[in-house]
Amino acid sequence: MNAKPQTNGSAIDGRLKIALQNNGRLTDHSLALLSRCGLNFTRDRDHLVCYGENLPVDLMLVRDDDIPELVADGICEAGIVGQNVATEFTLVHGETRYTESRVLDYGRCRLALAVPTEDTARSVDDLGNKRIATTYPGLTAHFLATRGVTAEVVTLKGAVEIAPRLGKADAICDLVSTGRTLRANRLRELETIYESSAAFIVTHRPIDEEKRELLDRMLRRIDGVMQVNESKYIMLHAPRAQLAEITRLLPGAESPTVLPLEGNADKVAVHAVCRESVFWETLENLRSAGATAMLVLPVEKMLA
Ligand code: PRT
Ligand code: ZN
Repeated sequence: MNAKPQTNGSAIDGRLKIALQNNGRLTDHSLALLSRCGLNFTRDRDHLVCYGENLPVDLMLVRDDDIPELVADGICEAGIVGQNVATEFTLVHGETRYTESRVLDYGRCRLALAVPTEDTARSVDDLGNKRIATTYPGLTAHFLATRGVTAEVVTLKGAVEIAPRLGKADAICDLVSTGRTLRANRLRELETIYESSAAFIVTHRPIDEEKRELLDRMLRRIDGVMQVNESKYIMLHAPRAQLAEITRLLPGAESPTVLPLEGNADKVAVHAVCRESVFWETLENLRSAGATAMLVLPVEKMLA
């Protein structure tokens, strides 16, 4: 645990504090998310605090491993951290002291068991009495217990992927996204034990009313940003006879707007907000159903 950021000084008191990773995979995404939520801040990575300029919100930039504790203790009311880090903290401490209020759409990865390529193990059931190196002893032990496998969990601070080569372990349990690191270290993925994304966590400690209102406002804006990320505005022309089929094919669209087309009684214009990704296949299916003049536009803002 690194030194906690100092919270002295009236500039911070009374302001909502959100803990973010200082310099890592989640940093840019998290700053971009809060900025899309309308928060302007002085962005200075060398300092521990980013001051919100237009809202009483400050961002505490820390190591990701410190975020669960800062939020659990109420030093920061909220934080953005990988679910892997948040759940590990909960398992190691044996109690939940924050709520995972939102699962975000970035920082996706999986915690997976892996063995050297030449190993014959086919599943976790083949790892009985073996040594498993990991930086996530809580999640690893929890998974082994749910599967009824007894193995030795070797806790390392990093460089887990080289542990088998160094003779420190027979298997590893580490984060994977593309699988490139495993392949480069001649390791083979055995089983995913946990799927993770970044999450917005909120303390169980009491939060005063003004800050709670601000927090709820941030959460509603986060919902808006995430909906917009997935949403597209579609415009197309459809033969009247095919309207029902074309509406059915629009992904996640609620009652589209149907408009007459000047001088063409057989066709209508259809406008719809699709709340799911619109793939090329979707457009091709729409065209097969008779749609023409299809236009897909990004959505800038959305508020329920
Ligand atoms: O310094 P600090 O402690 O803050 O950062 P950190 O080094 O602990 O974390 P960082 O920045 O690497 O990751 C932050 C969070 O991003 C993690 O807690 C996860 O929630 C998430 N995340 C998403 C990942 C990955 N993808 C990921 N691929 N975290 C780590 N990795 C590493 C993994 O450990 C392995 O070494 O990338 C390698 C595997 O990647 P592939 O693509 O080769 O499979
Ligand atoms: Zn870390």
